[in-house]
Amino acid sequence: MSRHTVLVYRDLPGPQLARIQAEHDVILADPRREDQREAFFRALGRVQGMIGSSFRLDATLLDRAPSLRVVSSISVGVDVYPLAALRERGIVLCHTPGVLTESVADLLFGMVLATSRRLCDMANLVRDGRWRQNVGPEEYGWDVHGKTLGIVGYGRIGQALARRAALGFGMPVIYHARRPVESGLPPGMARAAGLDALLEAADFVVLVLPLTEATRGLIGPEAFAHMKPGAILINGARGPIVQERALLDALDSGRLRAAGLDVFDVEPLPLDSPLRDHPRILALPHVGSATHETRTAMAVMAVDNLLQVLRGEAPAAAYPLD
Ligand code: 8YV
Repeated sequence: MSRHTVLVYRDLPGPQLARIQAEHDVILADPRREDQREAFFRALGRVQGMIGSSFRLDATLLDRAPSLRVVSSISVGVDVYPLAALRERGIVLCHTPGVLTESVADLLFGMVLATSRRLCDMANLVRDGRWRQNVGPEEYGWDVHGKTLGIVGYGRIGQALARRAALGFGMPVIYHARRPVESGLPPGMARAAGLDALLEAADFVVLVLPLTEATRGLIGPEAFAHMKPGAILINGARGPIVQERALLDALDSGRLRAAGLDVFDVEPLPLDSPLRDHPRILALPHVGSATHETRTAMAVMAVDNLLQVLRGEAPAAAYPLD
């Protein structure tokens, strides 16, 4: 089996890096680090494989990598990859679906609980030494159990979230998906609906759909106008699906009670972003899949995919480019 050259452009756990080094020559260069950026671009001309995530690749960059055969992403989302350009060049794109489903669903349901029961506010009240008497209506939150959960995007993560809500919290679930899909729950526990109908009925609207040209800016002034007064929005998908200005207007008008955001237009979130310290926004640093177990499983799967393609085998998870 011939040794190839692989560009590793994101930190990998030691044992996974060693698996690649056992079969191929490795160049370590993360383009997001100023001191490694030049090495990253210099390496492109020599590599057959790339493995990493969270860095936008484009056709111009692919033109600098004439012998590239596979890009293995340590993510399920593929919005930073030029799908058509990859297809035209016969380059295989791999990703890591499935292994992060339950961790992301846990985090998203945690955001439903944290925003509605104001967990951060109350923790800060104690931490700041402001707990001086029994809490009153000023500190009250809102119940989660029995409320209606709206899920926009009903793939693996959406269905895992629905299970937590319906089976664990007695919440009626309404979901909106591109294609008809079974609810995966006992009859009567979840129903499909159009986006506007979902927005009008849901107490919580959770976004778990991919970022595409069709979903970019999907949640804007019209969508917020459809939402139930006092609803809470959770974005666990991608920042550009929500129009951030419209979100702030909906919060400041009082129509939206709160928002939980794990993803943003620009990540890391700029310090001057009005989303960062808004009193009714729970802002998290893109931690949906950030558990020891899941990030390790994602790295294992991404390395499996890479090694399989370079061996001429079918990878565990190629992203369909057709
Ligand atoms: C990744 C994610 O960790 O898998 C995805 O699509 O958003 C996260 O699990 C992130 O993309 C990597 O930065």
